[in-house]
Amino acid sequence: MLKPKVLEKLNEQIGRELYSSHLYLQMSGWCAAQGLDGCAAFLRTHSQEEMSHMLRLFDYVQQSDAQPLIPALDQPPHEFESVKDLFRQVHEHEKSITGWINELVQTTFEAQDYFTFNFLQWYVAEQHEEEALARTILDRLELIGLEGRGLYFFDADLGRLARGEKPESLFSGGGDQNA
Ligand code: OFO
Repeated sequence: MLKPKVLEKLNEQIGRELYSSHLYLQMSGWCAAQGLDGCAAFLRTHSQEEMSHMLRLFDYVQQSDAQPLIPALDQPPHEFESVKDLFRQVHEHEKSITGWINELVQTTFEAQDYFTFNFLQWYVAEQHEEEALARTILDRLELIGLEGRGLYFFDADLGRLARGEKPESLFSGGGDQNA
């Protein structure tokens, strides 16, 4: 049986993962409108991953004999100054998610709910990967700038990541989209 404080925090996290899914889908729409099809595909895949993160929590709550509650969600932003601005927001968002996951883990520890504490370790590892990937993307963008062929190759590489293929050059040694 989940303690009320733990259940409340799990429901909040369900909302955040769902919001992440909406955010990345909306960002994918912006990229497609700019002709950045690789970025759009990457963000769409990422949106689906966030949906699966939400469902994992949703199912855990159900399996713990409680009813998950999806909170009301804000509308995600749909205008960005540039693709760099967009990926800066992705990185900031992932850092916030890490902070919330850590808070949630702390709550389970204080409540001595070691089942949920253990369940959440997957999210701790996942956030480490996601933050690293978002940082790598941002670093590459800062390196290549926003003009000319650099952006074209960057977009092509994000498309490869979305298809689970190896990026050609920009991401050698970088993160893993499926991590
Ligand atoms: Fe990218 O956040 Fe889910 O966990």
